[in-house]
Amino acid sequence: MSLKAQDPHIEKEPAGIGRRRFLNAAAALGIGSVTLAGCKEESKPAQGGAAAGGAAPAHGAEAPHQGGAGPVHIPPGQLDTHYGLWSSGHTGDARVIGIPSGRELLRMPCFVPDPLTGWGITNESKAVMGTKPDGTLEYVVGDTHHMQASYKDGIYDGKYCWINDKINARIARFRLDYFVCDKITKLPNVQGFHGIFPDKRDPVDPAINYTTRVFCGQEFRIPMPNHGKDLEDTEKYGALFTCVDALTMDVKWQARINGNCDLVATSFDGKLAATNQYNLEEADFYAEMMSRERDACLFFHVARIEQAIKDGKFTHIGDSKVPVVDCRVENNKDPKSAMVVRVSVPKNPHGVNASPDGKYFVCSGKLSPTCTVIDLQKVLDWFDGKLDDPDKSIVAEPEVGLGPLHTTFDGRGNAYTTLFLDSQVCKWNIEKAIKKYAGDKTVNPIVHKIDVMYQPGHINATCAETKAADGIWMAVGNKFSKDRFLPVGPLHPENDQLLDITGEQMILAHDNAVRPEPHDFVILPRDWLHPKQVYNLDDFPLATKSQADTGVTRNGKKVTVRITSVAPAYEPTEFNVKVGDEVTLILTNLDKVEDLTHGFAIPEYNIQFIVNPQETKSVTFKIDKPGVFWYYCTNFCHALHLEMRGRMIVEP
Ligand code: RUQ
Ligand code: CUA
Ligand code: CA
Repeated sequence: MSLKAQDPHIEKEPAGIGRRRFLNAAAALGIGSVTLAGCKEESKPAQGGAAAGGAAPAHGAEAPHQGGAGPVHIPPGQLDTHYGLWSSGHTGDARVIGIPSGRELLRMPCFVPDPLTGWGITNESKAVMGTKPDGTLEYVVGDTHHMQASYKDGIYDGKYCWINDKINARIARFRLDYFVCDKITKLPNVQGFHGIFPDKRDPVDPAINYTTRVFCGQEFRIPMPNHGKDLEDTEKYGALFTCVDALTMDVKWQARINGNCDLVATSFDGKLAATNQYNLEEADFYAEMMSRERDACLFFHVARIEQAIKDGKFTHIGDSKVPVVDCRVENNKDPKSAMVVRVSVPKNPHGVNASPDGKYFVCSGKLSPTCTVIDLQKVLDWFDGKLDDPDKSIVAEPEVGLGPLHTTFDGRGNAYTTLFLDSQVCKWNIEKAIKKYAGDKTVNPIVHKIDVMYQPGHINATCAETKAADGIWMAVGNKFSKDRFLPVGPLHPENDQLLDITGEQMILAHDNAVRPEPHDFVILPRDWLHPKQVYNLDDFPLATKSQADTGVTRNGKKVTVRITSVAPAYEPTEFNVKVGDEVTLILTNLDKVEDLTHGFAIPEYNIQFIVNPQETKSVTFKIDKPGVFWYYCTNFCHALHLEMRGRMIVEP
């Protein structure tokens, strides 16, 4: 569809225009604030003139939040109590959100370029992202889904978080001291890389009580290997469950499975990892993917898989050097040696989540109105030969409502499941659900349901999948916002809502619009992170430590230009190069003061990036246009920021 050029001043008469005219007329008559909303404004008025004199809010009658979690509004001078680490979906990066305010504090680029920070432009970021032999980026798109943070002793240790790229099967790691991506790893032989989850301790070595692995699920089945020869041979299609070393970010091993993976969970004892499977049919088309009544949650016995690799029981796929173990169920029937076991769950389940008491995994039903609660000790009992049927590890299947997608927890025995089709969150009690499943018909596990706006997907409560789950705030990511915000054209923002879950009933506290389309997130108390706000010059091998060391060095056509920044000037303020040169420009910000970031841009050369205090970045580019090019500071740093510039003089 192409849009016809249109004079925006000429208004057509679409439905509703009559009402707008009426409202305008009403406002002109000075009765606007009552008539506009159709009722008296009931929300507590702000004291300033802006709110008192402005238009009434569209949802003027919304009840004020009064739960025990505290106020949502963070007045100037106060800080949010929690960090939210958010995945940005097909924007391809990650975000840091202040909770409870919902304010976006930072975008953390990883898979796609970002002109603010120079991600994808500087040599350092390109080395993390990966380049083709000609130096251009290997990928310029990304689709981030799942965000998880590193653990120690069952709670977040504030060191790292990870995020996946569904499109190109990459996993990125962020350092949480500087909030920057430091590694990206490509998973071999994987398409539709979806869920991730770090382990919470080692399955064998009790001294390793922190994250050393990240497990990764493959959603789309592809030929193994995918080299163009077995395009139609379904026997050759498969999916892999991948283990990445959390510290080196190398791929440790992969497990070939039946069906597919979707989301991933890990147990608190490190022994089990699991993925929900919606395509046991191994079908290519959705109608067929729904043909079975039950699919599965597939459990991996991590120690046995790693023992098999030590014993040399693995193969390779295509050119990949990664060891691949056979975790197809038909080859893992004997409980004593099996590396996997399948627990059957109803029709096309979605999220799998670990309860903070360490006892259960909960699969959300999606096409079944239920959640399935799986007792992890019983799964281990099956592996030990003490339980004859793995499905006996199912201890509850509460009916929660239509379209269950993801589940979170409050640390007080309750679970909260998003209902995509009902546009609700259902709070339910795990032990009551277990009692009911065991035959006690008198208990009702459903505690409360609340409307959210609209079609929720992801959900997470503060510290929910840690041993310190505290049940204070719960964020819900709504895929549709419809009428919640000012219209901004056909693309609606999405709606992150914050709920207070300190009481028996959930209370909807806050809406905030988000640019599409956020996915998964985790929320942790602010004192669990220890951000550094100034870099250390010594961490940068290329740093120019003094202004005296700046200037141009020439080696044939290869030219190195060393520049420093100290507000409000670069040193040097000009340099000469020639057409045909290959310039590597290294910029060190010698300013030590917190918040004193400088930018650096060169017209016509596609160069733009920032340097934070005591940071060094470099760019390499070919000189192909003669003339004078003013490089200048892009980040407002000083009263003389506009004067902060210099000349790149290019001789023909
Ligand atoms: S998974 S709703 Cu549910 Cu990637 Cu996002
Ligand atoms: Cu330096 Cu603006
Ligand atoms: Ca299915």
